[in-house]
This record gives sequence, C-alpha cells and structure tokens, in this order.
Amino acid sequence: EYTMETRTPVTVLGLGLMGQALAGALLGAGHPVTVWNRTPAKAGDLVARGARLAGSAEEAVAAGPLVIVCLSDYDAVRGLLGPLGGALGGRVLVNLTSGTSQEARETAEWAAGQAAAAYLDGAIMATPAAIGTDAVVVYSGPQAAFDRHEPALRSLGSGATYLGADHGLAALYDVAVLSLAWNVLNGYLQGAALLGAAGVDAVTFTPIALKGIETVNTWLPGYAKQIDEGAYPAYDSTLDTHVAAMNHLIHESEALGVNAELPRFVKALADRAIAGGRGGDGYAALVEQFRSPAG
Ligand code: FVH
Repeated sequence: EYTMETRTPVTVLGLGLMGQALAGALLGAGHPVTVWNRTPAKAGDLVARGARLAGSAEEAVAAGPLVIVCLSDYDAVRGLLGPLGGALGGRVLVNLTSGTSQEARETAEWAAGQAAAAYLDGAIMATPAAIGTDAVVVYSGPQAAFDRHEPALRSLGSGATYLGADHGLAALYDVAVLSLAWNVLNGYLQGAALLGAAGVDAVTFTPIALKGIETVNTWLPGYAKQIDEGAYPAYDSTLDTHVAAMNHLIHESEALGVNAELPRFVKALADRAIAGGRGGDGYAALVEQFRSPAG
C-alpha cells in the first residue's frame, strides 16, 4: 500500500481548467503535490486539499523529481521555463500542453540543453472531468522516463499510453484524433441540420446517429489493414456506390435549404479517386486523396 511518503512528489505548473484537474487527480492518488500558477488565486481549492503553493515557478520545480506543465500553448511554456534554465537539471519534465510535433521536438532539444533528466511530451485526449478516471493521455519520449513515472502518470487517467521515443508522436496522435472527432461531429451536425429542416429534432435523431457511429467503428480494423497494404478490395461497398449516395446527400441538403459544402467536398474527394481508377475499390482507397496536398 502506497502512502503520501512513498508516492513520487509531483510539481504541476499551470492551474487552468486542465492543470487544476491534473493536480487534483495526483492529490487524489496520494502524491505530494506542489503547484504554481501565474494567477496564484487559482490554487485555492488545491491548497485546501493539501497541495503546496510555491512562491515561484523555480521553487515549484525544485520541489520534486517530476514536473508536469500544462499551459495554454508552447509560447507560454517557453516563456515560463526558459528563464528557469538549470533549475530543471536532473528532473523529468512532462509537457501536457497542446502543440505541434515540431514544437515538441524543439522543446525536447531545449530540455536536453538544461540537463533535464528526461523530457516527455504528452497529449491529453480528454476534458478535465475525465482526468483521474478514464482519460486517455498519450506520451512520447524516452521510455525509461515513462516507465519510471508510470504510476504517477496513470493517476491522471487509466488510458496512459506510451507511443514511442520520437517526441513528436504525442502531438501527431493528438491532431489525428482531433481530426477524427471533428469529422465525426461535422457529419453528425450535417445530419442534425438535415433532419431539423424536416422537423425531426436532434434528440430524436441521436440514437440512430449513435448506431451509425458504432457501425463505422467496426469498419476501421479492416480498412487499417488495407491502408497499410495499399490495396483496397471492395468487400463491402465500392466507391462508385458511395458516390451515388453522396449525390443523394447533396440533393437532399440543397432541397431542404441546408448547407451542402461538406457533402460536396466529400464527393469531390471520391470523384478524384474514381477519376484515378478507384471506382471499383472500397472506401479506404480515399486515403490516397489525403496523402498529398490538394491541387
Ligand atoms: N480543457 C480541455 O478540455 C483541453 C483538453 C485537451 C488538452 N487541453 C490543453 O491543455 C492546455 C491547457 O488548457 P486549459 O483548459 O487548462 O486552459 P486554461 O484554462 O485557459 O488555462 C491556461 C493556463 O495557462 C496559463 N498561462 C497562459 N499563458 C501563460 C503565460 N504566458 N505564462 C504563464 N502561464 C500562462 C494560465 O495561467 P493564468 O491565466 O491562470 O494565470 C493557465 O494556468 C492547452 O494546451 C489545451 O489545449 C485542454
């Protein structure tokens, strides 16, 4: 059984909505937690729960071997950590701020220059409410650092996942999953707008929409194999068949006075694939349209 004495002391820099949730989860898991925020008042609840509020970021960093930073963006991270210089020496820095893979790799180089013990870049694929429960948080960087601090990182969410040594991977997975989320949401909103125009409210539409999403989920493993192999035999439906249905979506949208930009864009991708000879292939063949810039 771990106690407050045996759990790794953790520093959390940044107490926005996410930083507060991270620090709260660490406290809940029994870690000694030192916090710092530009606006100290945001530490109130955490201090009431046992966190120690440091008087400066430098003092916070000095408090333990594991430093988690979660600010608005990488510019803020650079602005905060830059002047701290050697204070990070010997510590593992985990950056859960959203950014690009290039920013992650640059920060890794910078951290190495400060003699940090290791730099892990992470991405949080969850909202603050899921932190400490089933949040998926992905990490990339040196595996030894992830392994050493996995118990603390797992207290942020049971979905703590190590992706690989390339520091840029976490940021890349992050945008890949965001792309997925926005495309699913856009499809749902298009459907809600269409049905709304026909007098069906979103609450009525949603159970069927959820079934649709579940069905698409079951297609992914088969399509993944096809994408990796570069061959897209149509075992379910050809692109030609999909395009006929895309035309129905465009016509219905136009007839109901609903925005048809998204359906037209989706059909334009399929049309290009068909013009390239993919009409008899399955939907996964469209990956080739995403692999290079349009034009
Ligand atoms: N909230 C969410 O659901 C998402 C889910 C997925 C990933 N994110 C990312 O987490 C980062 C922080 O997001 P957040 O929701 O905590 O954001 P805010 O509540 O706006 O808090 C921002 C904190 O950053 C501090 N800060 C900003 N600029 C500076 C600076 N120049 N120097 C020092 N600190 C700075 C800010 O301090 P203050 O305004 O309270 O003084 C907050 O602590 C973000 O990358 C999301 O994409 C969250």
